Amino acid sequence: MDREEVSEESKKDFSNKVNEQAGRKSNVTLTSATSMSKEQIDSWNNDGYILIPDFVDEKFCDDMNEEVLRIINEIVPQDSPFSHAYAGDGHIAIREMKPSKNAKSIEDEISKLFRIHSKGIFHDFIHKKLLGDILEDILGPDVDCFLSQFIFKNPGAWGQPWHQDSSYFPFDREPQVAAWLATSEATLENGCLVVLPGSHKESLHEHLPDEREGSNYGYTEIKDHDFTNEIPMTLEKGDLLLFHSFLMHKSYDNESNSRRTAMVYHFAETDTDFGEVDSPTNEWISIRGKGLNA
Ligand SMILES: O=C(O)CCC(=O)C(=O)O
Repeated sequence: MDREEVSEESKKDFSNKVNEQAGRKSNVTLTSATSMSKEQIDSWNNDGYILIPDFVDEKFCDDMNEEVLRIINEIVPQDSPFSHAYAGDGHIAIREMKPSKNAKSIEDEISKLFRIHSKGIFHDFIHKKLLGDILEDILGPDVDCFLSQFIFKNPGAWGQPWHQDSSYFPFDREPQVAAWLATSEATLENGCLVVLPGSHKESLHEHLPDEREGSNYGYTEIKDHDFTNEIPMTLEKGDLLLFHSFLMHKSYDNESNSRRTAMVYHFAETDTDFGEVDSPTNEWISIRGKGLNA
């Protein structure tokens, strides 16, 4: 099996691309909402995120996790030559650059599964009424889901460094909203998400290549900021975190013996212009408003 490192050159090329967005600002403040409580509006405006405990039950999470494993085993051929990415049935699976030595099956080596929100249980989730109502409050009446990724975070997997999601989205408007569903519990030990409250009010910062040797392709890092006030988001299975695409966040390494899993979606206003070439991991699906009849 051939496991080449991603070259320094290609890491720099990637961060240069990301930094074409540097300096952009997103300063929209919610003044009213029909489906969000006063507490949720304040949390969104002041901190840049909303936590909804028990958004789905354990069974829903188990079903999602099982379906992801089924897809991985379908699209990643056993005994095939090593590859960093696999595509099949509209999905894209990405392998860990440095998987654990204890990996026994292909899913122990996978980092992320992209483009799954058009089907089955992943599609059911984006049509949940409460989710759509809150997204309408934040983004307006016309809302699309454009990106989905199931994150494995297997034992030993590294966390993602400090970043702002909008640095990856070269769009003509902002914000976008991330929905991070814990499909396992997320703890300090197994690699929970960590946020910097209020950082969504800042412009996009410079993102430098992740310098750890063997870090996953596409990881970039904000270095010009003080993160002393970080808050780890330890979540129970089924909890949902919604956050602003300018919010600085990272995740811890998984130092436990079990997999930490999360299903992550990104939402934007319908008719958002993505520039000349859209990312191959994106797929724009209307969940509310005029796009549904388009
Ligand atoms: O879930 C993680 O470990 C990191 C996720 C993250 O930072 C992201 O999706 O932007």
